[in-house]
Amino acid sequence: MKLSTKKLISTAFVPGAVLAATLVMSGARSAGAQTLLLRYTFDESDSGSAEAADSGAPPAAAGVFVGASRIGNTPGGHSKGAVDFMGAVSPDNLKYVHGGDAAKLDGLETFTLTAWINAQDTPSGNRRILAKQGAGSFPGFSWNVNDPAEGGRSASNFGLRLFVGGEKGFQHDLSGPRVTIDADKKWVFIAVTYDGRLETDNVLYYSGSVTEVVTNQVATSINAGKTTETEARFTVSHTDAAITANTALQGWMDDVRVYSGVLNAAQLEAVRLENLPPSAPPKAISILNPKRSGTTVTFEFQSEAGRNHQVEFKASLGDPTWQALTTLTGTGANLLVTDNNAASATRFYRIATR
Ligand SMILES: [Ca+2]
Ligand SMILES: [Ca+2]
Repeated sequence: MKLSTKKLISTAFVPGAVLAATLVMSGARSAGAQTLLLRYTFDESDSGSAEAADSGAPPAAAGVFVGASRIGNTPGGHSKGAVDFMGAVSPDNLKYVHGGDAAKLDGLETFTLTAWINAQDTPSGNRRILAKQGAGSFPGFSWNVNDPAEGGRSASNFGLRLFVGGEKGFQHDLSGPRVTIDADKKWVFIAVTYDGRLETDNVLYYSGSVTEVVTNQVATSINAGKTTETEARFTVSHTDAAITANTALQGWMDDVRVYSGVLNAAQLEAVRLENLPPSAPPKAISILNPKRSGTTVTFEFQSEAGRNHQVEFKASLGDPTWQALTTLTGTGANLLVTDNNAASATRFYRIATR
């Protein structure tokens, strides 16, 4: 998983000429001990039911479409295709995608499930998001829609729930575990993490959207330990634990993932951002009208609306660190910077735009 950030730095020697304008790219963020086991982007096409490639850890478990199809409506309009479970097929419950009995998804002590969902109708009953759970003693895991924290269930107000069949038995968190999702004909990013090494507060629910960062909504408890090996298939919008039940989500889903390990909020935010159009890079900045009077230095620069400009300084380019002077909110107009403590004979300034 990569998280790229960009900042543009303009450096000026005051008083005098602009020395440099440098584009600095910071590098990848490691997911640490987490491993992406399975991922379907559904980007093979914007329609049709060709298999979904699995870009998770090998061996690949391609997603076979059963009754489901693709749609060209995706989070932020960024990726090519999403999976559509609204199609008119009979019987109604046969609308899902499965990856077979992928052994890499069995016996997980810790895991993280993520998905984008877009509800086209009220997600009623025990509709499934992602599952790999068998019947009987319910080995494996199932991530379901559920009642919301408050009020009646609707596409704009529903909850989520996790069921785990593990070495300590079949456990689940309480109905309506205080998660509230509004995916009423809009794309919402959802995630749940499970830590089977712990007994309490070990299930965390997260949500975000096209415009909202990922936040943790609630922690619940499931004391089930490591998931039990099962022959059940990995399923999107279905479960092998109730193979004749109608468990198709009334809507669309995109970029579904299973990780081993527990992703934190920052890592989940990086997952969310991978499905959104990258924001435009900051514009280059020139430092204007530099002046010095005694120990006071002033200069201006053309700011950029919607960005923050952090002004930093050094007495010598050989100094190990830049020191923060002030941070200004961009307006699009020229902004004035005043440094009242420029005591050294020479002082260098730069502006980092984020
Ligand atoms: Ca997609
Ligand atoms: Ca198996």
